[in-house]
Amino acid sequence: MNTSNASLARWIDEVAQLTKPDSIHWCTGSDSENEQLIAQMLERGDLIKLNPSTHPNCYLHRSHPSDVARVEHLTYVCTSSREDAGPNNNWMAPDEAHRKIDSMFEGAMRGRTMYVVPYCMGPIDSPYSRCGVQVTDSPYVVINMRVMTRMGTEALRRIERENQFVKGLHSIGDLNPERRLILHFPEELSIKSFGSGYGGNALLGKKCHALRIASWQARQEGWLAEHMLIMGVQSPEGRTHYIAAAFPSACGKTNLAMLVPPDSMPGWKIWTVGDDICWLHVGPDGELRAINPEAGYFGVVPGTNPSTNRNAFEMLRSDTIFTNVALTADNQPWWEGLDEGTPVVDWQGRPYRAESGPAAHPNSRFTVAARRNPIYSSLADAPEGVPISAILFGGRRREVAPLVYEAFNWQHGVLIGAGMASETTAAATGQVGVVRRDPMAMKPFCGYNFGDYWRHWLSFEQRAKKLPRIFHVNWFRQDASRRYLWPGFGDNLRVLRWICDRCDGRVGAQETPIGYVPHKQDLELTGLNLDGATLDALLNVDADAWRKEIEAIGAYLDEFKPRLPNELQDQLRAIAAKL
Ligand code: SAT
Ligand code: MN
Repeated sequence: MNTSNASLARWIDEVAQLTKPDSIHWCTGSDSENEQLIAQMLERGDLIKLNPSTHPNCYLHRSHPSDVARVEHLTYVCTSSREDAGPNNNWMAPDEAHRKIDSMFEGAMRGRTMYVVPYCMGPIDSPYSRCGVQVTDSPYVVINMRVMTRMGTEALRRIERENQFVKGLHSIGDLNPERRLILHFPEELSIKSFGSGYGGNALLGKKCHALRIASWQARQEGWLAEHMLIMGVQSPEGRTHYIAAAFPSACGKTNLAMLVPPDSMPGWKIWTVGDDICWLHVGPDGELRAINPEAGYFGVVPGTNPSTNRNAFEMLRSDTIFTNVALTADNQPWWEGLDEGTPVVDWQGRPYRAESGPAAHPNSRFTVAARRNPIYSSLADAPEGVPISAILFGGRRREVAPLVYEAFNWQHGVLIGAGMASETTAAATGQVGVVRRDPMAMKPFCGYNFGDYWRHWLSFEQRAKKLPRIFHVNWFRQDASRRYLWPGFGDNLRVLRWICDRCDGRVGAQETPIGYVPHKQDLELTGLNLDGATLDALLNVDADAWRKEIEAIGAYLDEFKPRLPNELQDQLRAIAAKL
């Protein structure tokens, strides 16, 4: 065995007996190991080398066409009590769950190599970081985990020191959707995932560990594991506010975290700490501090171009693993939203025909090291994390939600998060574009009962000396003809500026029944072609629509009784009364 940790050695032994691999490889995370894995995948056709002069060190992987997104209907939280998983999760009894999935794992790695992947979520020397070991038979997963986490020998040493780690067992099986399950055992700090090689289902450090298992651990230990980007917003005077923002999958977290300021706002700078996951702890000074548990980005490709996100566009020109994009005749990656190049091969490897749908899969992804980001924050690896001034909640809402509003206080802010809704996207299988409740953007990721989760959020009023202000934003308002009212992308900095001004106590606001909305004159709109009527529509709080919204939120929250905290109902009643 390649470890001095007895419980890890024993577990690897058990897993090998169950899955019967031909060989076992303990990953060190070294460059040469990575190169060997890539060479072997190229040879088997699991990877395609992209044009080395335009895209040095870039590769394309095509996943099975039935395996292109998270599968929420096959994802379970397996706690001893069903109530602990809550109405927000699929639930299976742990015994039954183990039995079911172990029968799939039986002999599943015959003829394959079993990779043992030790990883650390968060800076390797941070007290807030947590480790895990993923066992997998997919070299694609290994090379992705190497980018997305601190993977290899250093992580193994930390595991041996701490003697605590999350166990993640993964096999791609035969990729048969009928034999696919993603199971979480928070009480055992373990994950078992079978039958998918796709990101959120297979890179177990990400959603499975850093959100579902970590949220459970966080509740027990007094912190929060959230589906949030983390960014620094630096004003021309040099003051930086760190902001954490929760949006559902494929709603622009990566784009906001890597924002390029508009020309009309010279001197403003953005620094990315993280683009997807945020662990929040009360620091020694009583403030909320955030670390990004990840070391890379697994971002949505379509739509990325020099005008939507120049930083991301530049970042993807080298050292990137693309999944499910299309190819040009000279082997460059191609996706919808690029204004140059022509696709000749689609994401499934077929000759591209416009009538057979998009060339790149709508949920095609890039995997790239965070350090490749030109605006990577110098504090992104700081073990103590960054202090958070503001928390943003938001989603895709054609209607109802104004561009931005601020919560009256923490409890109201928790209600705003709990009542979040968004239109579904291609990041999960199922219908796209239907509005569903997605509290704190955690509907697919909270590893326990939302009622308990909101109570935990509320408890931070007692835990912290100083809490961030909470805001709701919506970049996706449309008019009756489905035209977006707000330009989004870089211009979102205009809203962030108002948020920073509020944090500094520099501007007032207009009080509405649902929260504080900006005075029009406090929004920096120079250089934007926004007429008065559009601005009015963006900031409008329509009482009729909101009465319906409040009713719908109330009905949704009722599903979590008896665990629903009274404070949320009180907050909701107060708003209803004002409306
Ligand atoms: O596939 S992931 O879950 O990692 C991406 C997402 O849906 O947020
Ligand atoms: Mn995400």
